[in-house]
Amino acid sequence: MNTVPASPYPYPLPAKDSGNRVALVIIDMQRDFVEPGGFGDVLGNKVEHLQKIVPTVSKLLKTFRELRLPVIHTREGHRPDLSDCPPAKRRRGDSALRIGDPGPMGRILVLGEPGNDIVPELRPEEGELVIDKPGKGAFYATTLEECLKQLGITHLVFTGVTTEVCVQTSMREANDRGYDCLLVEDGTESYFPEFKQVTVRMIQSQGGIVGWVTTADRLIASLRQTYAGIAHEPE
Ligand code: C5J
Repeated sequence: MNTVPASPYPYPLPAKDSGNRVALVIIDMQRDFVEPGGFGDVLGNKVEHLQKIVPTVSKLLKTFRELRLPVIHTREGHRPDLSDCPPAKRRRGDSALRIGDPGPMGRILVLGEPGNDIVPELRPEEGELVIDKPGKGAFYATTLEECLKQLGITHLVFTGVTTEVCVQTSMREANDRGYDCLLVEDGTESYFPEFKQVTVRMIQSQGGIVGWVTTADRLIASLRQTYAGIAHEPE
């Protein structure tokens, strides 16, 4: 069995010919969260923390593409009429800017607005799944589970932002649905470094209660070893 060196113990990769597949999940690497002048920045968060993972996530994305392994991007956002935004979510906090209000990069967290887009360095390519999600978790009110089943995906590698909010929520949702989940520690970030640290510990505690944790380089080496030469048909 091919594995990725990980904590709390090696993460098993599906064998080439098993019919099971591993996919990269990139959570919410959107301009509004990551770029200076975006919603996150306006709220007083330090976006530099999030920006520093862009090269690592880009390296992982390149590897998955080269090996023709599936890639899933998510975006947190709401319909322009906000019919999928619970009033409680919109009311939350004491910020001057709320979901749906005009912000520095268009209406805050509204689908189709410039700020809702994924940062240019990680822009999805044709054939890659893009899941628009109204919640923090990628499974809530989306077609993600159906899509994963159709594609034979059983193993999910998580990256993106923020570690303790949308990444962790999505990973927990996936874990409860029976997916083997791996978090890439240097491919995820938080505005609050201590929250990331604790989340990474929490995920792998109790024998991997939510999943496994590894680094991008370890994962890339194992993927190359396991899948180099593999020829999945493009979706
Ligand atoms: C937040 C996210 N933090 N993508 N969204 O509201 O984690």
